[in-house]
Amino acid sequence: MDKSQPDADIAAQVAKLAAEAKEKAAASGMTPPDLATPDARQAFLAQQLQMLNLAKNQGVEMPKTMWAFWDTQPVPKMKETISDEDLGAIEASRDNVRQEPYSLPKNFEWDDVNIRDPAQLKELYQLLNENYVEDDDNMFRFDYSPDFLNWALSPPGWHTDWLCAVRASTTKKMVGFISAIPATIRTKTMATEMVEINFLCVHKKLRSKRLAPTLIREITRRVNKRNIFQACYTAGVVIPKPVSTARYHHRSLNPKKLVEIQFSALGRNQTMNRLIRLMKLPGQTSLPGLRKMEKKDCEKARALLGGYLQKFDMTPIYSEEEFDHWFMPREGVISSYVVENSDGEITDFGSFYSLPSTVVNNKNHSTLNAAYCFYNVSDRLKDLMQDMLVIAHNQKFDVFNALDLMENEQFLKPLKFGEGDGNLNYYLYNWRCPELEKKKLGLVLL
Ligand code: MYA
Repeated sequence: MDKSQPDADIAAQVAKLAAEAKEKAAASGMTPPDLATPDARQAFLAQQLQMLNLAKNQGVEMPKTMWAFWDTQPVPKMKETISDEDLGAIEASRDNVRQEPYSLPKNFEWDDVNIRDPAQLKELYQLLNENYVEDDDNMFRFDYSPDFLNWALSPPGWHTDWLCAVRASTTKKMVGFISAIPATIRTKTMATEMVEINFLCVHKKLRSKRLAPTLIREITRRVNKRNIFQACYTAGVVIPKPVSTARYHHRSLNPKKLVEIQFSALGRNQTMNRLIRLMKLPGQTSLPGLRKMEKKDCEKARALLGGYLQKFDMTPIYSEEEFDHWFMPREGVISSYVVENSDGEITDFGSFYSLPSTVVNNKNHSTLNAAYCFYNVSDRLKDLMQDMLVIAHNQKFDVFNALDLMENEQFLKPLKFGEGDGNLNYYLYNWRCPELEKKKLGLVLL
């Protein structure tokens, strides 16, 4: 969705004031939190307030410069520049990991989620379905299905105590959650055993009470207890410090519904009929030999993907078992396709996952069925992706989403994807890695 640009003059004025404040602090040899005299502190605060008021009055969003929680964590500082030689841990691994769980506010308690127990899976599904990520305009909310959560949270080596919930002590209602799953991630030249952190969620009624930092500290402790000290995660919010930033692009498969739910809008001089014609796809796929991936293909497909990912600077490394887990087709969850040539070689590989969103407050539609581009390998990427669109369309998805990372630029425009308005930031915990161009990102998190 279009967002109007802030007034360039005001933005420049605010930036100037911010630069002046920084300069003053630097000239006095102090960083803002160390301002020693009451006068210096008052002057600095007055200036900050002036900037904030000016910004607020003009609807300009000020970049945040201090993070009460994140400034205490082993992550790079926002202004830090990192070079290839710095690649590595920020803080050494410890063997004196805290034994006791972090304290929760009164009337709340920790619990592990056994994702294999249908009742617990349902509780987690409900928490996320009602409280997880929404778009900026609160029109759509992710609706990860129970089968999807089961898949996403139990890859080889998963642990119930890495699926960490907060419950209300009296009612036992689940009100908070965070997950870690094991992953081997290569950044540039180094492969590291890490965790992927995902599904951080606090019930809407408990927001802004600093529960999120407690969830993050507790999952860190639980992961550290198993001797892992690095993590990767993605988020829409900007915190210290993104390794890279990608953006979602959207390919309409069902343009009429997308307009009806205001996911997209008709352009100037565009009619619904013209839009439908523009987005029309062939009924059948075009690559000869394209078919659903089967168990017998996994070894070859894994080798194909592993070889391809070497082009990028931040990628997963999958064991055989992990590849099977992440890519063997599961109805309504993950779809994977291969092209096998006449010599029995796997030449192309394509995959997407199913992540619907709840359409908030729409009389006619309750769900947006979205397919998300996962990992693809092909010497004819545009043709393969056109076939993925055809398959997704035939499976009644409304939209196909893809990030502009890896080599996706090759097909986004030609296949009529439109740029979305949300950024997805990539982060590493306790790991210094030089900033990466998005086309060097070879990692897709769910
Ligand atoms: S990204 C998806 C995040 N979830 C949602 O957006 C769902 C809807 N929102 C919510 O449920 C809440 O708003 C959440 C915050 C829970 C997000 N990542 O408790 P608070 C910082 C990291 O008062 P609440 C995903 O799942 C914020 O800057 N930090 O706030 C990946 C502030 O810190 P600071 C975040 O709104 C998660 C503090 O929290 C995020 O009630 C990766 C405020 O806390 C965010 N998405 O709750 C987590 N949002 O003062 C990091 C806010 O410093 C993992 N904050 O500005 C790190 C690695 C850990 C493992 C390490 C192992 C070695």
